[in-house]
Amino acid sequence: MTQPAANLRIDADRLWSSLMEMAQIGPGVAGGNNRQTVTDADGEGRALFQRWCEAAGCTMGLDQMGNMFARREGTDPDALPVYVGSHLDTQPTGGKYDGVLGVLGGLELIRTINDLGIKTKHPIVVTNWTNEEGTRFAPAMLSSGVFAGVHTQDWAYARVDAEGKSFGDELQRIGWRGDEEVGARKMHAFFELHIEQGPILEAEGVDIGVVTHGQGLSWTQVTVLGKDSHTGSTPMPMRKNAGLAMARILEKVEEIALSHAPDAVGAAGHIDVYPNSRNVIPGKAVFTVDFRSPTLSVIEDMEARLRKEAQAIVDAMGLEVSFEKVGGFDPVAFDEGCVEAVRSAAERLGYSHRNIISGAGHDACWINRVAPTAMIMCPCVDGLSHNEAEEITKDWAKAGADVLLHAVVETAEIVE
Ligand code: HGY
Ligand code: MN
Ligand code: MN
Repeated sequence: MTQPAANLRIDADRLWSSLMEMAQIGPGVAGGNNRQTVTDADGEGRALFQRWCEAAGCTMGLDQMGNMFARREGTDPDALPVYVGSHLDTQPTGGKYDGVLGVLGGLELIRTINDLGIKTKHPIVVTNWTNEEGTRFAPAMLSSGVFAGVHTQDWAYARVDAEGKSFGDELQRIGWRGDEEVGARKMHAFFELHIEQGPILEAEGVDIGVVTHGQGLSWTQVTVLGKDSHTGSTPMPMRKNAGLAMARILEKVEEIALSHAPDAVGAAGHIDVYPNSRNVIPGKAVFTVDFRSPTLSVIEDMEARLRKEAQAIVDAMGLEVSFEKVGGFDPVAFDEGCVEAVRSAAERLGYSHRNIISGAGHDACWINRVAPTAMIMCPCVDGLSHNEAEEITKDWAKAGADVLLHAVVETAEIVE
């Protein structure tokens, strides 16, 4: 296939200004974003993205999970499109680039080949996947999971947030539930540009992460039941303190993850105690343990030990515990052909690069089940993400989007 010339580059200022304009929607309180999935802010961000895509000559498709597909025609309308994209939803205290760089990097790719009048055989489709973060409605990568046949649509619609609102109702309410059947679209390939969300690339002074694998993820929701009682008048030996049991279990989570150092990680980011009153011993604690590793057997070992250790802790305290698997996926190996397209693009463009395993989960991890898929990573400052202080440089954004442009255009086959 014809390779794009090395001087084919995106317009970094245009990409950066689009990133900054999108960041104005659903602002956080500390310079980042709070544009959670299927909120009004999510709807606003979608509308802006749609306006930009239509201004770039794309036609917008929308499926029943709210996944957005901005299509630029190829010379062969029957050729399967090359998809590119990520997610516009953010964490409650999210950054401006997590997911957004991948969606707007795809849009910048379209704008660039429009400017240069480049034609490709395969159509190119820029995608915004609904609810990648899985914060408001677990699990993460919900809609790409339905698209890849991992979850049913009914199950996804029935997911509820902390206020008891369902995903399906909220998607309908913001007016972004489309008619297209989810997963009916077939792909020639899928590429996702994403910030690393870890420290490796910046620490090594490397421009591009060629993502060969994604580590697996396990989310176990743990519910500990004790007994609400007065923090003042209840003698210590009589207490059934679910909060204390949770603390002991979380100590074990740390131990279990460290026992598989250096690759495994573990923590609980979602923690609720009830009734959460200053002078009541918590009678209930609900928390989600997030274990990850590139090795499936390690994940399975950590899950099993969590259940065993937690049971022993609550038995010794006379409390009860229950477990629910609320999310997870096995470690993924991305498509070697697509990975090579990323690597050779970085080479051709003169960007330093290294193979890397993704520490975070991404929509690409599910799409990898239904299409040849690869990811491109750029560094982020101090490896920080899922924090409003998340930051990248314009040069890093440019390098990532240049590599995305070359990998996608080459795969979509330039027509002379
Ligand atoms: O959880 C993840 O890894 C992703 O950021 N949703
Ligand atoms: Mn992300
Ligand atoms: Mn994220």
